[in-house]
Amino acid sequence: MNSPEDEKRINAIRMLSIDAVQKANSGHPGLPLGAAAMGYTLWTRHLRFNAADPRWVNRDRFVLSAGHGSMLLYSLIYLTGLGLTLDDLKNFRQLGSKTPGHSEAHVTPGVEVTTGPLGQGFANAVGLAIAEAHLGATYNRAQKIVDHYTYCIASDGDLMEGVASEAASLAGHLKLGKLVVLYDDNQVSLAASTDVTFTEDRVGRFAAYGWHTQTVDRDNGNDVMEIDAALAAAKADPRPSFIAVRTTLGYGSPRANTFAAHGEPLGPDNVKKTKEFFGWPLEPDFYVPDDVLAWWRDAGRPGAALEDAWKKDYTEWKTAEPQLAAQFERTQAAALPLKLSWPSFNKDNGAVATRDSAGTAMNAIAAELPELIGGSADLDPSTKTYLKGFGDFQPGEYAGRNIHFGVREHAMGGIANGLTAHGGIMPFTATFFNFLDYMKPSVRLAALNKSKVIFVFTHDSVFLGEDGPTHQPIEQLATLRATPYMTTIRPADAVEVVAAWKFALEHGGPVALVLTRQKVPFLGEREAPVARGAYVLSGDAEPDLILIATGSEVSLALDASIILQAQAIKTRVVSMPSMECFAAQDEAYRDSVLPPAVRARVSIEAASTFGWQRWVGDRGISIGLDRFGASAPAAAIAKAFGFTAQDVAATASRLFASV
Ligand SMILES: Cc1ncc(C[n+]2csc(CCOP(=O)(O)OP(=O)(O)O)c2C)c(N)n1
Repeated sequence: MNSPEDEKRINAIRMLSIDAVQKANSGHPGLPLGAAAMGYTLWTRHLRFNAADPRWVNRDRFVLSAGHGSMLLYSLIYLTGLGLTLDDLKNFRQLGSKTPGHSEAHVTPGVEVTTGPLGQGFANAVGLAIAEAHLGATYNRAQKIVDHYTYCIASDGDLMEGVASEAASLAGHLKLGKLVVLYDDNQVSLAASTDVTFTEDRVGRFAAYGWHTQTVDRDNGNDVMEIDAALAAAKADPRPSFIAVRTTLGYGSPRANTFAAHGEPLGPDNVKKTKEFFGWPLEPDFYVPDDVLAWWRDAGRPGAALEDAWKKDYTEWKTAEPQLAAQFERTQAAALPLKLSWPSFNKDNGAVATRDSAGTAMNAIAAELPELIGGSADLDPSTKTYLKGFGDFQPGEYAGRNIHFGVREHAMGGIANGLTAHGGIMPFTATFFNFLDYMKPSVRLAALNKSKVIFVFTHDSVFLGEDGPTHQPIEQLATLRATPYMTTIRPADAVEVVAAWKFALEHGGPVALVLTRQKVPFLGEREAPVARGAYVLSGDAEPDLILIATGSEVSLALDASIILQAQAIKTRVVSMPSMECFAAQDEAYRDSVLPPAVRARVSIEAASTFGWQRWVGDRGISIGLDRFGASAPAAAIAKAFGFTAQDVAATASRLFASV
């Protein structure tokens, strides 16, 4: 039985949540009503944070994976004084408010990661826990500078999504003992009871992943003592912990335990009945008794003493380890080192696949950039992204910088978002470009949140050859280019690769590096202004025809231009490694690269032509692939699909003659 004081404090969460949903006339009251007691117990008895300094480096991290229950989180942030006001709650779901429908980290103080697409938050939490383990192993000495827990509340929907299974499997293998997941086991989802969808033994599933598991089921998951004891046991166990809390969706409302409680306002009548059930005053809305609010604000305060004690340790540590501390402070501030030893390439290197030159580039700077950690989805011999000499991130070897994500692209994306959200880490991921589709939801959230993640994608076109159309990307470039805030770079040779990596390090958001499997020629020593998106690579100062190409097709364009010049067509070749960067340039620069009055423009890219019309204009032509590829050697594919210099030149000169 909870004390009357506990009950009032829990009810403050519930009442704020249902009032906000009702005022917005939209939202999800069911989860906050059912999960308020676990939110209360976790935030007031376990979570270490300082309300006066929400960004304290060594705070515990909290993830509400079920982002639709955002009012639970907003109520907790308001009550503890972490950063929201009552007016913010009253503006729930309104334009420009700090309280969007699903929690967005870049909008709301106190929100660690952006959640809403189910399962993502779970993977983010695994990423946060990996970050903690890695930074702890790297920086802790006599003093523990990074030493905190990561907590997550996950719902049925979260656990139904495959991404959570992938992440949970990896977390179990990695023995991430400071990760604690509270499962809001209410057995009701959006459209039905889980009887019709989700009947496996969830606790058994997590036990099989190697997690420590517990079940909490007294009083509809509302028993503070029981939750408290489970959290204490979870923290004491060296494995990641899963606590199934048997709750009631919409607890205390007339819609309790029905899917109607999940995602629509209760309605004024039901709000009234719910307040009566909890013995809460019916008026005014958003009411929290002064003594209850004062208690909550104090609950958010012990963190100040925790942070003070940490600062004392930090000062001692900094004195003992000045170099390490300088590195820690630089990486926490997301500043780059003053010097990075980029490799240089010249014609003696011959033809090099861009996956290889990229692997060389990232390895060349790895020692100077300790914050760069990541890995591939079981593909690093192919993606060339292994950081040689920097160890594997494995149980008990958390200082390793190579994370073996296994064949789990989706979790890899979600984990990378968690790694970057932690701070102090610049994560990279790697897989075949075609498998972007397996991680797209996480890539999209990186973009939405402007999270700094470097996504390496290799095997970037049909020219990967014999593996065939199941592996050959077609629409992936268009997909990434259509994603706001995403920067996609497809470099043409080793020089552009180095410039692309530089851009990725300096850029404040996610970058996709799209790289070849096959060798590409060296296109000459030069300054390649990749950050400008496109530039004149060769050809006439006053051209009549412009060939615009990306990646492996740039050398093809150069070859075709020689044929065209021989036909007395004044031809320019433009390399366009990044459409997004080029679109961001001023008009004068864009016009200098692509003079508007030029007679004809042709784009060449072995991928969907979608999106190219902007650059070739109404009179232009796009040579691309608006079909799936084929299983064959690369040379045969080039011939069959018209990607030879002769074919390109013929198409271009036909166009030239017709305009
Ligand atoms: C990837 C994804 N698919 C679908 C949805 C839409 N959706 C939101 S909540 C939900 C299921 C709700 O069930 P549960 O996770 O148990 O949450 P509860 O009903 O307990 O609030 C669905 C399907 C979503 N947010 N994300």
